[in-house]
Amino acid sequence: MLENLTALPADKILALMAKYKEDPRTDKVDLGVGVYKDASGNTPVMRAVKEAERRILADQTSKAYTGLAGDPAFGTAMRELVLADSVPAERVAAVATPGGTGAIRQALELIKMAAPDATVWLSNPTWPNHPSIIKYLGMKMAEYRYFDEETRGVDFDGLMADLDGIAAGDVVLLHGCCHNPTGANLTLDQMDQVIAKLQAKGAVPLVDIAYQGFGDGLDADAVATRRIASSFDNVLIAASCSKNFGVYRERTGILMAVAKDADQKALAQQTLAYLNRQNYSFPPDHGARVVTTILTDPELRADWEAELEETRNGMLALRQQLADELKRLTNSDRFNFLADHRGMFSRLGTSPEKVEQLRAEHGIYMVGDSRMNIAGLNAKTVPILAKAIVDAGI
Ligand code: PLP
Ligand code: TYF
Repeated sequence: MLENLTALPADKILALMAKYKEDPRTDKVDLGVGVYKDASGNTPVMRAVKEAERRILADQTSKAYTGLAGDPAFGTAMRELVLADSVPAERVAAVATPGGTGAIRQALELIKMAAPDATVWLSNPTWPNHPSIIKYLGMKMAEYRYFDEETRGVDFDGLMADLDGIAAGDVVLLHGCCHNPTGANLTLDQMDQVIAKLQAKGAVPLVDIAYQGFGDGLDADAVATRRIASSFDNVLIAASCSKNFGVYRERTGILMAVAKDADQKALAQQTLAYLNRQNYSFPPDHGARVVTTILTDPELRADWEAELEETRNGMLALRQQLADELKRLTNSDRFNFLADHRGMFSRLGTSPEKVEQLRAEHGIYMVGDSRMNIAGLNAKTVPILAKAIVDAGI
């Protein structure tokens, strides 16, 4: 049987991670995989997470199964964190999932059940697992322009023109904030125009929000998602806790389905539970319980928010430092986009050859599409990167 298997394409980001590990150079710089790192290159367990885990260890009296949708308290806490009061709870079905990836997978399976002929529209570029899972599920897929190679901002005219091609019932995947891989984001005014376009076309939004709190702040980063949620009868929202709680390996995420009314919510809730059962029965609980403990305890929540703010501001400072350093070296404003981008990533906007040159000559690892993880920098490596960029003639 196994002889029938054929080699599959590797995940480029994870392959780069392996290549970095093998590199013996001591001054190498890892701007690859999207994992937050502090100035010493560590990915810390957040203080509030440690404390929540301590409490769970001390107080948990059972590890019996939760429910197919996970612990309902997690659903409530996450709905409030992501959606606030933008839609009434009576309209929101929710299931815990293994990470944001699990939420995306379940969202796509739900779409496949409810609208098998729908085309799922993705930004070009987007997170590589989006097209990969869609292809795997045998669903129809289309792209809308997103990135302006010249300005390194959003190609809004291209985006709006491409969205003219949407058919009624199609699904449009939007990044809730902190676009991966570009770092370029729609303004709220532009998002309003996208919402109006999707409404006019009768499309259904699928929001992927994996970096809430990494851009402009916890609430600011959720504003677009909340606007979308309150503007349609049906919206799917896949949220990840991996980054903002730093619980990557615990596999913690949620899929929310905004329904037209309470009856439709009940149907969606039942279907989401069914999908969890087909794939893995009960979703993982530990990370979800940690997140719920933090979000529902005022003291832990305040500490988590404070640490997340430090993280966010640290990345903003690195962005500014890199933009300033490049301004100084090039005597131009052409790298200002680095300070305008938000989240963990920025697409530098250069060729795979230049990316390879940076790796070979300077030990600087970024993804082949020139995506840099800003958190992989620190105050000392910023000038090294800036000089390497200029030396490479980027
Ligand atoms: N969506 C985007 C855009 C991401 O960058 C990530 C990154 O990890 C995810 C979803 C899902 O993450 P996870 O499955 O680790 O929660
Ligand atoms: O884009 C990233 O780097 C993160 C982490 O298959 C990641 O989202 C990368 C690849 C992958 C899963 C997660």
